[in-house]
Amino acid sequence: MPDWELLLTDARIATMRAGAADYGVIEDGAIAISNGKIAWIGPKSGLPDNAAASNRSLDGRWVTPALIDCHTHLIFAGDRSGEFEERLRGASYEDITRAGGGIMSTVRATRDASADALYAAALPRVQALAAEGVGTIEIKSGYGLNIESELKMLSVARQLGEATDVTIRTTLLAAHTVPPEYRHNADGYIDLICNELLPEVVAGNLADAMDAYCESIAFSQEQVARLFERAAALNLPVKLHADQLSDGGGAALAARFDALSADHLEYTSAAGVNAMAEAGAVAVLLPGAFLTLGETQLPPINTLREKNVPIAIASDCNPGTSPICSLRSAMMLATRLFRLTPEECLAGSTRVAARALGLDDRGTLEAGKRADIAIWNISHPRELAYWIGTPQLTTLMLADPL
Ligand code: DI6
Ligand code: FE
Repeated sequence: MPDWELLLTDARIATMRAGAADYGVIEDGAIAISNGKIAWIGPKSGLPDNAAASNRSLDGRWVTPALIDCHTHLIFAGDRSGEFEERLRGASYEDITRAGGGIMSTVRATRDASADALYAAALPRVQALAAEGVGTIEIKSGYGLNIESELKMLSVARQLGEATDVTIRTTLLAAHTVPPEYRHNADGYIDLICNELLPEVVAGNLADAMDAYCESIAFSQEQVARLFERAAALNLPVKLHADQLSDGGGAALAARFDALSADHLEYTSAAGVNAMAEAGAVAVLLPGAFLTLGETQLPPINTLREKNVPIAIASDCNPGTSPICSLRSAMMLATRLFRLTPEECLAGSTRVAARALGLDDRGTLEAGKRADIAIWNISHPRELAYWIGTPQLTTLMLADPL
């Protein structure tokens, strides 16, 4: 006879199972939990008669997988609201970056900040995401751009993971922009990452993946390829900020290196989408950056759909291009700006987001998956991509971190 720790009953469950229609709904469902995993899930009528467990009725509430924010830059110091005003007056993101502002202004503030100060600034951002149902968050470095400060950012990210129930996945984004020390020697900076930083990060288990920014204002395809070769040699998965401001062939480059995901993709060509489809890479769409930059070029949504490239949605929380510390808001923006359906948005912030992080133990509610569960006060799961800033989370239940 099954001996479960907890049995949730009277639940309306959006399982988000792959291939299931209509959110994979189970009406009048039950979920049994043991050892932090889903031991049984299905309609209550299918429960074994002799099941023993402490039973908690959810009174007909909706249940979904805990949300997953698979692309954030939420560790940073300072803010860039002044640049936001400049952009409102007509300056472009590239103009500001070339004039020494943009990412570099956050880099200066982040280098100057202590690890404790960065931690204190980032913790409320993690808590804000958790308060809207997010149980797994990816955090990138990329505002240090030297060995000491990149290591500092990644250590703070690991600390956030230890201090909260939220799973934090860390990504080394040292190749975010060329630091001033290497202004005329971007290749030298790539060498520094390949030969010194990356081995130290891997030895200290500080990153779960590596990312880079492939763009005319950042790094070339050849430079990113060098980084990716080194990451592959060290068994570190890769992902890429690709084709955000221009078509730099980023999507195809990511695909060539079997990247987990290619992110942004506003300017990605059909050939880039084809390459992603063949490689099985996830497209991570970031409507917050699209909105904040006043972008008008839409990512190739229909081509992604036609080629069955899985689409994830993330907040891209950062002080420059997406001052939005809310995955729920990003989901709503993705419906309006990108015309994704609410179901695509929920899949994109659960099942597909898990895949973008290389995590196969979460993102759906199925037997064997982690018991990372969000319980909502809503009348239908489509509401999760409808309201902005509306508190609808009843409980976020998270399994103990691994
Ligand atoms: N693209 C983005 O949208 C963020 N990074 C990137 O490569 C912006 C980061 C910033 O402007 O601070
Ligand atoms: Fe980003």
